[in-house]
Amino acid sequence: MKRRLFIASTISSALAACSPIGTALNNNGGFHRLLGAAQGVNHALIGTRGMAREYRDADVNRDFRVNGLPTPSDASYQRYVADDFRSYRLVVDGAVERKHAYGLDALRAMSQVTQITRHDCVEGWSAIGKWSGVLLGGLLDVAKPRADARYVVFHCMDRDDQGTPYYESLDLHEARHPQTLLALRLNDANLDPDHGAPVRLRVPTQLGYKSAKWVKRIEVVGSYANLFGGSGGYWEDQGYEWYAGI
Ligand SMILES: Nc1nc2c(c(=O)[nH]1)N[C@H]1C(S)=C(S)[C@@H](COP(=O)(O)O)O[C@H]1N2
Ligand SMILES: [Mo]
Repeated sequence: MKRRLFIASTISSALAACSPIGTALNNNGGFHRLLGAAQGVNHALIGTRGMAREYRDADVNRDFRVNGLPTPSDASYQRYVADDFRSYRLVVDGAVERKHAYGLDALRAMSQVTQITRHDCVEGWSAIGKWSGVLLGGLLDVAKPRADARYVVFHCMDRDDQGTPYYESLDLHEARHPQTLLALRLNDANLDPDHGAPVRLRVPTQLGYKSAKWVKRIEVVGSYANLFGGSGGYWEDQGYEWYAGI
């Protein structure tokens, strides 16, 4: 428990994170209780398959906060927005037997899962949203990861002001968690651009930075050491923990 509290406060004070609220964590009792909840901590430390709590419709925050890098504004993203993402393809490739590119129609035709879960940002704010989409595990079943596969990397369409793209990764176990979704909808509407349209990851068992927005490519790999900064994610490359279980 001490370790996770330490990690969380180190992160929140050392980095400007996704917005400039350095002390928000200290002011947020709910988040402290969350970190201190013995069960959650055990899951984080021993890595068992914990389930994130699911909420009721009445608990949903209708105006879900927007956070992180700016929404992509380049020509290719503008084209997607202009044609309602009809030309968008989600590529699944890497160490898999069957590579595939999914249009939105194909993703919408797959069986949809809905969950009402809480998003917890390291800055200390939380929001409950109703998310719908496809289970990432289902796409992986179709792709059939090869024997050397260990991680799933999510490549995103946004970049920071240095031109560095956002990306994230999960191990295959977390990727196949029954609550790990590729979300297409938030609060009964298609995802809007600011929340990651057309497809974002939702990992309610881990901190918010794992839930990559604007996903364009899912790459299955044996190791992420040679990708970008080598630590498995945009924020991980700047010091965040790769495993962000809550
Ligand atoms: N592609 C991308 N995904 C991202 C981020 C980002 O900057 N770029 N920020 C992360 C962080 S820190 C948070 S808290 C959530 C914010 O999601 P929201 O804007 O839907 O609230 O997205 C996560 N996923
Ligand atoms: Mo965040």
